[in-house]
Amino acid sequence: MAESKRVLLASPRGYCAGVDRAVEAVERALDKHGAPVYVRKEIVHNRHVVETLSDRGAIFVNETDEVPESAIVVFSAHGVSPEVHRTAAERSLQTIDATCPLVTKVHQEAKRFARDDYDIVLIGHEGHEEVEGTSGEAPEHIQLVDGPDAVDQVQVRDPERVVWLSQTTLSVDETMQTVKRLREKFPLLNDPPSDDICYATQNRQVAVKAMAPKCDLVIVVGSKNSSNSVRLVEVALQNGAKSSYLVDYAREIDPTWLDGVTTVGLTSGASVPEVLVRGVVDLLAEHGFNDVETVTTAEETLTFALPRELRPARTAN
Ligand code: 0CM
Ligand code: SF4
Repeated sequence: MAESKRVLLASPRGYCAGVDRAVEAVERALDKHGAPVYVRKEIVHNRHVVETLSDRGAIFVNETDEVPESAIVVFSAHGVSPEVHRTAAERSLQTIDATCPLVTKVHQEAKRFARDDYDIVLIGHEGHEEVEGTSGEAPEHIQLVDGPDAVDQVQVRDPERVVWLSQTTLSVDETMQTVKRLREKFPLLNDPPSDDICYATQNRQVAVKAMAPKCDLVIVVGSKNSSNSVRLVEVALQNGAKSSYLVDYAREIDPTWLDGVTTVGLTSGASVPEVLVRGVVDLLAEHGFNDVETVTTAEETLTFALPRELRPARTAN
């Protein structure tokens, strides 16, 4: 008898606390002020989220100079540099800052180590909005390192005053390899005060590692510009999955990927609404994958309060 076809559904997957807050910030801003509400960059790196909010009246722009004077602008979950705050103030924009508090934490670390005159090695991906925002806190103290091989180029003023920080949505394993190389070069390298790779990024990678060795195929739902989603495909392949693909929507799944497959792993990035995962579960059921088992490696309960600008005003007693 043929083995039954099954789906292993990773848990945790999908929305993290920072994404939930950022998406709700745009929705609340639209409810409160009416359309249009401007958003600098994609509020989170997900095509479906951006299209849905655009349909409701959000206008996504690349820079604040595209926003009319005095209008409302939301800053994305990935954070902005002080320069962006300055230009927004110059144009009298009403800003709503949806930067994830865990990204703000890395900004605070960068400011503190720069104030103490450390050389800061920021591990992250060139051109990613989060890295641009963090680097902008102390451009004269920060240098970007894109992975283990980029360590050879790092030069510092004093090898006893060097610290590494990182983007929140990297591969934990690759980052540890980069840190190892940095420490070989600078034995007195300082660590960040706490993990910069956030809980959500870490938890989603742990869940994929648990299921990957059992999977012929791992499908990750997420957008191509979503760092944490792309990392999940890499983690699946590095940990025993025979194949792995990133898709925005179920309709992007090529039926030939399922040829000869018995076990499909399914997960989603931190910026991905659950409805898109449901679409994949339904499509897999049409191909005979009716048995769905959840693989749980952590429970997540963290939530963040909405940005200050959207919290109800306190009433005086
Ligand atoms: O940083 P990344 O590209 O993974 O962003 P995302 O919007 O996909 O995920 C949430 C976040 C942050 C910061
Ligand atoms: Fe915040 Fe992490 Fe979510 Fe990014 S992935 S928004 S850092 S909780």
